[in-house]
Amino acid sequence: MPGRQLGWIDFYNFSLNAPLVLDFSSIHPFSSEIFIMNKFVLPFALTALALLACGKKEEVAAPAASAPVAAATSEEKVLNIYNWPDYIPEGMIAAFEKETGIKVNYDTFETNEALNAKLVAGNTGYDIVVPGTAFSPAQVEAGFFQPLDRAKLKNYGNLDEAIMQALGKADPGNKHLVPWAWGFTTVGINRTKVEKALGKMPMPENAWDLVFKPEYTSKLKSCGIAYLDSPTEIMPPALHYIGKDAYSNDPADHKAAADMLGKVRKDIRIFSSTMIDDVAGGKACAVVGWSGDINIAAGRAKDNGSKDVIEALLPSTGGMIFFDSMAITKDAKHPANAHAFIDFYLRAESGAAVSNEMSYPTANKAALAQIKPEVSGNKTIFIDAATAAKMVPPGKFTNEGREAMANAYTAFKKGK
Ligand code: N2P
Repeated sequence: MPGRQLGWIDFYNFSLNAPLVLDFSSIHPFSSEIFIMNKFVLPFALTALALLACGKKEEVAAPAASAPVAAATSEEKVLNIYNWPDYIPEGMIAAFEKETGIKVNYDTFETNEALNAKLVAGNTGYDIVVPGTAFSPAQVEAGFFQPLDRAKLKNYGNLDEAIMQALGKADPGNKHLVPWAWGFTTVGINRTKVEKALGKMPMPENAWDLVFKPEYTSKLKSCGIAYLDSPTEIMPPALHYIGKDAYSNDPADHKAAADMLGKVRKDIRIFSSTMIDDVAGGKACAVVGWSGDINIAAGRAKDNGSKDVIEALLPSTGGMIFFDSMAITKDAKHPANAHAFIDFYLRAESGAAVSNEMSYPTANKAALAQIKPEVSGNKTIFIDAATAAKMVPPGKFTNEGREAMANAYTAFKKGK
């Protein structure tokens, strides 16, 4: 939908001169936080409003210092969490268990589709789930989540107000969703291997060519191409690549995207949503993956003594922004414990740990001052203003659109 894309850019341009930006500078003139606020997060956050911006402004409390987790209730001391793999700092669950005496059962899912199937079936057994924006608006609307009790979330004010306003489009009034982290789906490469495989052929202007254009994939198949394994991860960038709305619900558009994908199908070696080790270990040299996971792979390769350069690229036509949020299921057995965990997660140090250790930007504004300079300065984690302007904002699918898209994806994957 051209209107949305235009809105994103217009809003961004507007935000560059917005008094709000200047206000932040004058409030925190000497803080390192302002560097991040002005240069990376704030422009992005304001930009994000454009997409999701048709909703009305919601009040979010001013940031407060981190508060201790509220005293638990008579609820049994158990909490069941369902989250993405490789998405939580080491030791965070243990620290929460130690402080509260609540035993956490932590399971993982690999795709939004898998989580959604569980939510649709009901009785998930999970108290907290972490859906992404491709599904969360529809899940909120379907009544899968219970409203948050803000009185139990003393650290709620640590959240970035601009991001919360943007998320308000997915979750009117911010009643159900609390941001876990955000990032973007993009092209990741092992530059060392890719340059070797391409030989004399120069790197393309648009990084998406590396994974969607036969001239490139036919060469890169020798060092391994991997795609995330999900319709809602692959079809939006494919739609965007062929010039359609990334969040189109039109089956004809899905068919066109699947036709394009069909031309490179034979060159794709791996379909996986847990590709960090494949990238770090040299099994895949060009991927459609998540920004943070590609950065984690880069760090892991280094730790393993590899000299290969692994990078998350910033395609000239933009990556696909996503927000993942915590929500408490409607039939959660441990809602008080769930609130206690969410409040623990909302502490500034928790948000900082997610960015520092998992390479995903946090929506926790109070955390920004604790983020390591090499993380805040990495433009593939905290994207800069120019990149933010190019990114494809999250969109909504209808159920019918999602189904048509899933069919197109399955046909492509089967090679039909
Ligand atoms: C998994 C990160 C999930 C990001 N490591 C996409 N929702």
